[in-house]
Amino acid sequence: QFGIVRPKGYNVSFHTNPEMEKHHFGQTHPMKPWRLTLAKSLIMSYGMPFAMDNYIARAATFEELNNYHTHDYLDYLGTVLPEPVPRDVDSANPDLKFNLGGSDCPLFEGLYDYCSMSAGGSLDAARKVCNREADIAISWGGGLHHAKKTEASGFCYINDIVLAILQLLRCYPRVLYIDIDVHHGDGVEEAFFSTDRVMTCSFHKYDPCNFFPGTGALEDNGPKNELNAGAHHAINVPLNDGITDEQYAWLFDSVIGKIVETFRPSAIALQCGADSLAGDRLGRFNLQVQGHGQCVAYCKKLGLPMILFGGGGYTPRNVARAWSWETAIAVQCEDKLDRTIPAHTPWREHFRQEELLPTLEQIVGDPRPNKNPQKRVQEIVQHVHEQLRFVQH
Ligand code: TV7
Ligand code: CA
Ligand code: ZN
Repeated sequence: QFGIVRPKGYNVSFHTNPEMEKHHFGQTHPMKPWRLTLAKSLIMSYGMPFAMDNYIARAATFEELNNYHTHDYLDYLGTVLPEPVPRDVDSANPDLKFNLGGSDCPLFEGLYDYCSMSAGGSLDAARKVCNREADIAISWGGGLHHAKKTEASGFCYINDIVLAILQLLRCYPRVLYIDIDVHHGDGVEEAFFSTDRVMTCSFHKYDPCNFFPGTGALEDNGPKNELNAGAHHAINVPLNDGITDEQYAWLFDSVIGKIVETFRPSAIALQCGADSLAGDRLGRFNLQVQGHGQCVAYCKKLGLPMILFGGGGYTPRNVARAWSWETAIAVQCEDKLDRTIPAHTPWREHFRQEELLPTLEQIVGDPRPNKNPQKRVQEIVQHVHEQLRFVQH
């Protein structure tokens, strides 16, 4: 791919660890670390590494993880033994220590290494952005937004995003966290609940009783006590099944545009969970690669230092499509890409679909009916704008 060149005066750093991709959550578990291998092979076959600084992420140290997580929790995470057969259902409601060992957060071989490598990639990305060595740093192996200070949750054990934002706060006064994973970014919201130096904004499917994690209502905007600095600094965009590219783009631009105007962030942390795509095994939305990538393109245009994190994404070939497209947006080669998947792509058989030539943007999966009336979408934007009237930086 000779068309791919380095964007002038613009640096993108790319952080991956091939060791991380070898871990398994268990046969039927939806989280498949090898989706990172698939994504990277597609990114490589397009020649994008020529346009970036590529780094093998190191494992984060215990001390680095301890900047957020407790000593107790990390000790246990580092010493607990894997279960011979990971479970599929939480039979007999076992008493879980730190929520580890259930079906969502199983104990598997090399768990601690997997977690420290994911966090290491995101910390490396944050340091590159801090040192101004990168304008955009990419950590597709990170984005594990549900992990709590002393608890695993929803396939996440270590919150690499919180660790990376803590690093950014050493060099930037204000950080905007944006989360386009189909699930609520509860762990990151909780970590920065009481500060006005981080604003969190999650777009997600919201159905408190039937969709994980059940938090992130429109009215949840941080501490209710006005004296708490974090008041009005959590923004939630709760959505219903089947939202389309057009609605999502309008929402994203209206909400993020207003946040940038009032909060005036100095850096952006964008979680790009790909389970918000149509056809996702766990997701409910109807986004296409275009619509998902539009969020990255919008943020890039703001011209602020930025980290892109991975996150959810349970139909591996679609995850690879989205993150390849978004890597292309970061290095500004999206207009030069041949939209058909290159013939020499390793694992290309994964992208094959009946008869058609597989393409980058044509994702697999049937559309879902849109259950988001335009009136509701407008109400959401209005509520967010009202909240932001309280914010002035
Ligand atoms: C960031 N949904 C993480 C998203 C985390 C979602 C959940 C599953 C699931 C787990 C499995 C499995 C599954 C088909 C789907 C209340 C429960 C219901 C487990 C069966 N199949 C991210 C977490 C969410 C595990 N959890 O945001 C092993 O779905 O809804 C729940 C909790 C209890 C546990 N059961 C589900 O995308 C990375 N889990 C098959 C095998
Ligand atoms: Ca989200
Ligand atoms: Zn998710």
